[in-house]
Formats: sequence, structure tokens, C-alpha cells
Amino acid sequence: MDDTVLRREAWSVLNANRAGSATVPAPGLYPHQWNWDSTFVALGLARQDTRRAGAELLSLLAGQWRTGMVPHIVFQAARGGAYFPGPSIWRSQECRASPRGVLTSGLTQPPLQALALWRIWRHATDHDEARALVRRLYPRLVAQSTYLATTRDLGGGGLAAIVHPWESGMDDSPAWDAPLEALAPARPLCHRKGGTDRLLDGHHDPYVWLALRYRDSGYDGAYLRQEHPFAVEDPMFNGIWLASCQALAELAPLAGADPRPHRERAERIRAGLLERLWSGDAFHVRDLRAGRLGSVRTVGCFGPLLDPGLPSDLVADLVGALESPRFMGTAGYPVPSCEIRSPQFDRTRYWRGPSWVNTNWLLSRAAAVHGLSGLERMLGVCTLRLVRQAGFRECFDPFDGSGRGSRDFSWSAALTLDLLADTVEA
Ligand code: 9WN
Repeated sequence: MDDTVLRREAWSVLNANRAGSATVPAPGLYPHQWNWDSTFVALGLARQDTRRAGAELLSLLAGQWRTGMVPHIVFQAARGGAYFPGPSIWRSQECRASPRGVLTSGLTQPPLQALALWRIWRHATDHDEARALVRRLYPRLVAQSTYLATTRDLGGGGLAAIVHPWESGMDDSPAWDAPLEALAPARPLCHRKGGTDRLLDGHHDPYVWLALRYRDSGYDGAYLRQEHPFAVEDPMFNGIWLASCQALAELAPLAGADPRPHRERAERIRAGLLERLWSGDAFHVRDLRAGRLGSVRTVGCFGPLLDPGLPSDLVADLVGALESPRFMGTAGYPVPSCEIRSPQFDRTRYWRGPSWVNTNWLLSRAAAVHGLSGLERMLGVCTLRLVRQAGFRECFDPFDGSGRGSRDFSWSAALTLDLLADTVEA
């Protein structure tokens, strides 16, 4: 399929998945607005349609809580009960910190928004309009970052903890197996997806059980600190946050603000990543409740590569592992979401093996940040090969490239547009 047809098809997916000013991930399975999905759409459109990219962020941030938290789902009223767990499980409206008139979940997702806003600004042709967008969103994104640095620094070392696997965006990653197995009351552990199967018994699922515990605390920060049984420092979530702090530092002068606090925060996150999550030759998740590092290597362990200030010897170790047979080297269609030789690797199961367009795109950005143009190009070419062959699927088999999960998935389409722009420019 040539580039023109691929581009046209990507646009038709994005237009079909549009719901007002938001783009839903896939109308059948995910009919609401998701945090990082929407932001990947904004990132993918930053060079294509700055107005739509900005509207995507504005509509997501309409769901922001007064604490600064940006929820992982903003429910689309018209689409009621089509997704579980829906508004009746989250009951956001009962919490005073939630926005009036918008129903949301009570969790967050990786804080990519400032990075997206920075990219929109850099590529904008109408600078007055883009400056107005920056001025409008900047204070909200500062509030988000402050929320992470305060309420979510549960380990006290400058990193934000996730309090639910859904907050990572990589829900069923084997990185969460050990912390979830410690949740005895919620057993048996049932994975929510393996192809097309959906949740069978919601209230016994540890994912739902954890969400209900947090909800029943009134989404309380002190409860998270003292009692909540799942608290994990994730290298991808924090790598993304660091990149967003650097983006805020770039955006601050446009909003008439001081960039230094954002640079200082980025340095603190870097120090936290190095001191708390680096061991041997890799980053790992830290389970704050068990007080130990996870052992399995997943695509999330490469998140800190998004930091341009990462020491060069660590960059070399990470790139060596990424390009080795453990990740890219033996997969015909990289990047697998879990190390191939790990016992937990499963090519068919969501976040436990398949390759994803969004993580490939993040790693291609990381390669660009470190001037690794060969790796950047390789990631772009591999990702375009996946969508050309299998369509804009949710994820892909890393060995044969066949598509898995939803069809016509928004971030796969939006990020394809961005990758096509690179191949045209190259
Ligand atoms: C729970 C929407 C979301 C993505 C996540 C992906 C999946 C939801 C689910 O779908 O998570 O948030 O129902 O499994 O894991 O990355 O944001 O596409």
C-alpha cells in the first residue's frame, strides 16, 4: 500500500472515531476518551492539524480534577454503559475534587500532555493561535505535574508512583504480576484480555477490586500513602513525566512563567530514576509495598531513554538491550512489549509480548533525542510495515506481524501520520 493510500486510511479512521472534539480509541471496545490515547492522537496530529490536536488536549483536560490529576478516562455522555468499568463504578461525581458536569475515572495515565503541547507549539503555523493554546493549558499542566510531585511521590524519592496497573497504560504487563499476586483478597488473578475475551467476574478481578478500594477511600491521597496495597514506581511513566517537565520548561516563557522549577523537577526525576530504578544494566519497576525491584524486562523499562540528559553509558546499555535478540533482534516486527526469552513472554497476550505502535513511536522519539538516527529510522520503518500489512490494529504479533485486538485503533492511525511525515522528510 503506498503512502498516499495509507495516509488516507489513517485519516478515515480518525474521522470515524471522532466524538465531538475528542477521538475515542476504538468505538466498539473503548467508546470514551482515554488519557494517553487522546494525547497520542494529539502527538500524531501535531504536524498535520494543530487545531484538532489542541482540541483533543482541551477536551481531555476538561476532565481534570481540582487536585491536578488528569483522569485516565473521560466518559462521553452519549455512550453510557458500553464500557466496563463505567461511571457507576468510578462514581467520580461523589468526589468534591472532580470536575462538575463531566464523569471520569479516578485514576490517571502517563503524563504525556505537556510533551504533546510542546510539539503542537513547535509545529504550529498560526503562532497566535498556538500561543493562546499554550497560555490556556500551561497552568493546568503545571497543576498536573505538581500533583504527581506531591500526592504521588509515595516513595519520597522524587518519582511518581502508579496506584493501579491501568495507570501505566500497559495494563497486563508482567511487570505488575508480583505486586498483584500480593493482593490475596482479590485472587484468583484473571487477566482481562487474551485476544477478545472480556472480564468475566468484575468484582473478583483484582483490577476492579483495587479501583474500588481507592474509590471507597474517596480518592484520598493520605489513603494512598498509608494503606493502598498497590504502589509502584514505573520507569516508563516517570520517563514520560520527565520529558513533559522538560517540555514545560520550554513552554514556560510563552506563558510568562519561570522555566527553572520544571528543569529542577526533571533533574529530581532523573536522580530518582538512577538511584531507585537502575540496577545492573537496566531500569526496573520498584514495588514500594514489597520494597523491591521487579525482575522482568518489558518495553516500559526503556522509558527513561526519553530523557536527553540520561548519562551516555546508560543510553548505550539500554540501546544495546533494545537492539539485542532479547527485544528487537529476534522479532520480525518489533518492539515486543516483553523480553522474548522471559518466561512471562506471550506473543498473543495484550502487553505481555505483542508490539504496539505507541511504544514504538515513543522509542523512536527517544532515539531521536539521543541522535540515534539509524535506530529512529528502523523503528519508523518497522512500525509502518506493521500497519501497511495488518491495518491500524491495537497491537501486533511480534513474530509474524498479524494484528491483534481492536481494528481501526486511533493511536495506530494518528502516529502513522506522524511517522509518514518523517519518512517523507527523510
Ligand atoms: C483500561 C484504551 C486503553 C489504553 C490502554 C490499554 C487498554 C483499558 C482496558 O485500553 O486499557 O484503561 O480496558 O483494558 O491497555 O493502554 O489506554 O485504548
